[in-house]
Amino acid sequence: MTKATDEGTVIAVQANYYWVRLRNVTSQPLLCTRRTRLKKVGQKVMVGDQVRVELPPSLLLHGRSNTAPVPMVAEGDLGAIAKVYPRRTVLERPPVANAEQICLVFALTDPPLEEWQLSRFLVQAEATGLEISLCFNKQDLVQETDVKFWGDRLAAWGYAPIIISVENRWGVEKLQEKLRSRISLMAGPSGVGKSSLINLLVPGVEQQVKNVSGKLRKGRHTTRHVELFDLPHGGLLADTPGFNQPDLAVEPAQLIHLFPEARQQLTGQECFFKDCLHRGEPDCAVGQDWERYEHYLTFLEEVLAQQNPENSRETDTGLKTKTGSDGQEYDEPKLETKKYRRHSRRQEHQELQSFCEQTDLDNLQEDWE
Ligand SMILES: Nc1nc2c(ncn2[C@@H]2O[C@H](COP(=O)(O)OP(=O)(O)OP(=O)(O)O)[C@@H](O)[C@H]2O)c(=O)[nH]1
Ligand SMILES: [Zn+2]
Repeated sequence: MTKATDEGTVIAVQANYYWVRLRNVTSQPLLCTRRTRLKKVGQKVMVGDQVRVELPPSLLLHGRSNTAPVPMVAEGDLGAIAKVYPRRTVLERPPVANAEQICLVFALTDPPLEEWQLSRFLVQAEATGLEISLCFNKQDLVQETDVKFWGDRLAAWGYAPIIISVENRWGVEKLQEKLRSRISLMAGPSGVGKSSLINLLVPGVEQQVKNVSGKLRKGRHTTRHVELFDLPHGGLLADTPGFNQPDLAVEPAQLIHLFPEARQQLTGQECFFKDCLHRGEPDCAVGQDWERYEHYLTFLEEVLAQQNPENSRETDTGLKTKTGSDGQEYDEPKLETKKYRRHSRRQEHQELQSFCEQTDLDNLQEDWE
């Protein structure tokens, strides 16, 4: 007998249960298991997955017509995920499928906007390959000249930040437009206003959290996990735990492509050396007079050191300490072109390294193994 089904999106995963937002039958999330057949073939289910769900009988009684009341999900109703549709994108940390965009939130002040931290977040977000929407919050606390300063600066880096004030509800429509009809992840350092922004963007967010996690969390340890929230104008938004210093989980040769302003220099041009790392090698296509060049060199040193720990600060003599314009001391690589070789080849997965604490993953482990 063929079962009645609906399509939907997985909005939360916990252990072997999945909350699915159905497309047609009801607007309430439905708790689901995964068909044994999927388990047997090792088909995992992630937040963000598009799935086909076999419906519980209680949701079928009403049939589906324009006049019938929309069925309500009752306590104990359980659907079964029978099919997972191919994923368009996959992030590993946090584990989310089909996300299209990262919304990076920073504050113009309080905490102060720090260029190295901002640059690091941008680079790590670029590494996912997803579209980036950059948001500068707390416009109400700064002067117009500060806004212009950062706007111009970021334009040179290849970004057009959306300026907002959650406090005054200023500028938020532009962001809402960007978030419409797709899955986005929100990330950014602590204290910039991410929770405040989610409360503004997702009316009733607390109710959504309760609907989804209330029952499952009872009696369990309540580690945070990824959860997609419904946006009122369509689209889903995931919050990621606050963190301040994302790792740069990228290949050294890939790093330059994570700077839009350098990427632009490389379009239609190639460096003389195939393995050029753009540190002054002969006939390098990447110039040195761009603002974030020193960020690039410093991040490059970091990713090289991750690959070859023997080249780290303590033992490596190929570094000279320099003081930046911000007074901050950092190590700059000496320009030795052939010194570094790639030793390990890590998987080039799309991922937001550190956008999720380890505990979040542990929570999902049961299903991920
Ligand atoms: N003046 C002003 N304050 C804001 C604005 N948005 C948020 N805040 C305040 O900034 C502080 C931090 O906001 P949160 O929303 O908790 O920041 P968060 O990014 O979620 O921080 P974590 O939970 O640590 O990741 C709170 O006191 C907010 O009231 C804004 O637009 N203007
Ligand atoms: Zn080069």
